[in-house]
Amino acid sequence: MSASSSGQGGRERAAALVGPYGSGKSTLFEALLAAAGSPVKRPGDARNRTMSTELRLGHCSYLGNAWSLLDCPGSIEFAHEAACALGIADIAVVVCEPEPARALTVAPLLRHLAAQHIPHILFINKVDVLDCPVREIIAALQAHTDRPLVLRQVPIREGQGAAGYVDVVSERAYRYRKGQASELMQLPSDMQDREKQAYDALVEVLADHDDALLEKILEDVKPSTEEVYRQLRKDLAAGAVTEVLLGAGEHDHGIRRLWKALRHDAPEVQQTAARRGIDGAGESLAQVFKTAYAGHTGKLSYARIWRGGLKDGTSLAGSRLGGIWRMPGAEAAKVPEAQQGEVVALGRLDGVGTGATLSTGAAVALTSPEPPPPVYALAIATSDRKDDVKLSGALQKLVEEDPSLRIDHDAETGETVLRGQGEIHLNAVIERLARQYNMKVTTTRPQVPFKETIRRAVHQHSRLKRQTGGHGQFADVKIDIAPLPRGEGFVFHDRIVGGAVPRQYIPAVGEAAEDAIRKGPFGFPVVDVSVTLVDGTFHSVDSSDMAFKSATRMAMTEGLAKADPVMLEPIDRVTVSVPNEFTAKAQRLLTGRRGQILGYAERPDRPGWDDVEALVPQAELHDFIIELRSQTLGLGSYRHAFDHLAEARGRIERGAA
Ligand SMILES: Nc1nc2c(ncn2[C@@H]2O[C@H](COP(=O)(O)OP(=O)(O)OP(=O)(O)O)[C@@H](O)[C@H]2O)c(=O)[nH]1
Ligand SMILES: [Mg+2]
Repeated sequence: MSASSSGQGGRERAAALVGPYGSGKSTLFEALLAAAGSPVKRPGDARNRTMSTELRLGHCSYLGNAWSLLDCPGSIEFAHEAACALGIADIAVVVCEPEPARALTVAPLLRHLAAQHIPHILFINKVDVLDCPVREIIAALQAHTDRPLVLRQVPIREGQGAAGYVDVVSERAYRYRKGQASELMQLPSDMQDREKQAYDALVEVLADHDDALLEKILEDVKPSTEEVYRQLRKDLAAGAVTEVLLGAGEHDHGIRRLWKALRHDAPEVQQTAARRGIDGAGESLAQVFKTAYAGHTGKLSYARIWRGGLKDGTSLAGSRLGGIWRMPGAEAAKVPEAQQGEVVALGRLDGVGTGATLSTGAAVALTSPEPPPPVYALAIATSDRKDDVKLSGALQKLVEEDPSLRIDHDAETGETVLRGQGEIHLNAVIERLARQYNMKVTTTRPQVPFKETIRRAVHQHSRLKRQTGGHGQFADVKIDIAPLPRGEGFVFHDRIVGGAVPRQYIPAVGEAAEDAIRKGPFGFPVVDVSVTLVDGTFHSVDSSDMAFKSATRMAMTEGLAKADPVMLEPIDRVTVSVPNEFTAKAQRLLTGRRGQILGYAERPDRPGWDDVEALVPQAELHDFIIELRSQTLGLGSYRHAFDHLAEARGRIERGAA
């Protein structure tokens, strides 16, 4: 048995609190820290709680073991932040709602944890309002994971919710007490059967992975509690079972029980490092999982130390370490050095991004989660042009902090476009701009890059003749403007024979024609046209490049207007991913947005999920993710890529508005 699980000492371990939004992670984080004697501020009133938009870090010690706790945001819009934190955690606590109907919202997380081999415990929270048998919740959750779920506690019901619990392995009953450890009580006689059932179920699962245990069951010999605990720990680390605990963070119920499970079952940093493919021996090694710019400290790189230790001032990845901070309470404190296992904030590591590995020796490449593609965009602008440089500096830092955010400068529309994971995500970014950088920006729906084309060939004759003062200006052009097949762009030909337009002026005609298609009769770029200079006349003194350009511009403006112009709108190929119970709904949403459904199929990598493919006008996609999520318990997502331009026969007004 390792040092920490037998009691004192051991390296610091890291536990990440994850789960769907609003399941009570932040409340639980505060309750865990308070029970460990390192309280952070808790909102006086539960209703004052706001959605977490950022990872929160806390350090504490429980019964002699050092811990880092990571309170991850639950919203899908901040999922990348949570994924990065999970990448450095020894164990995850999946905080769930006590409702079978919400089990589906935990499914993507369970899949991620299994795929990444991250040991985890499920914590069914809010048992103060539990109003169905726990086995129904377990059954609903079990549908989303291959690992057997084993219940460690059976609730003792009194009126609404749970008043206490029976610990399944020790077979002891406890009564919850607010803000205190639960109190031992007599096992209620009507609970004995239920307890035995849970015990048998647990041992049966464990026996699947241990022959000695299996033999005992077959011979009807009761294994010792020590034996059961040992097997549980082993199976959890191996990913063979997932234990399920109960509690209510808001009322400090089940907090110490959870602490004990963490203390007993969470792997040591050495084991986690090995799981991540890191050699046990070698130079100091750390991995960055979050980057933040804080006012007075400058850039901070939050990192877990996988191997060795770090001293302030050490040279890492070519930069000198400019400070090590820890979070012993609500405030950050500077420390001279940090040890293996610890989660620290490292100062001033220029050029080091989230996911980077830092080593005092040879660099080691470790995997880090890929940021999800953006699904929502807003165009932003400063109210004062002279703030533009400041804005781009601030945005650069925000993107460095948050790889799931992107900034695009659209050359065609001239807009600065923020792209991210949803409305709440981008609003959080804009709020940060105001709070941290004192930058007020206005936001608008990004313009759709509409185009135009023509449907009819025309011949156009234009003549420029001007007599002003000295010598005048003269040019005469005859051009053919004709539609080209979609995607051909712009071509210019010249068919001048016999020097009707001298050679030297012809490039000017081509340039002016190309210039003119930047803005067609409807004000958008014109695509898929050919312009042919067929004839013209010139004047030996008054003709010039300038004159031929002016004449061509006139010819193009008049010609394009007569050539049956039409607007073209960009159509994207969209792939929507949803649990298959929402497939029909997703299809309706797409057709409601002028989408043309191409088909759907089950995702090979996600049993129970479908991909629906469709062609959808870009103009309809702006707030698509908001509606999709609201109709799919927040689970639906989509990818999109430009596919083609299509004629927009008067139906785009809604989108173009
Ligand atoms: N009844 C009950 N409500 C709780 C409990 N714990 C948290 N809540 C409530 O659940 C809501 C969300 O709590 P948070 O702790 O902010 O949840 P969270 O999981 O951190 O939310 P996000 O970080 O935004 O995903 C709040 O209204 C809490 O008061 C609990 O034990 N029992
Ligand atoms: Mg939270």
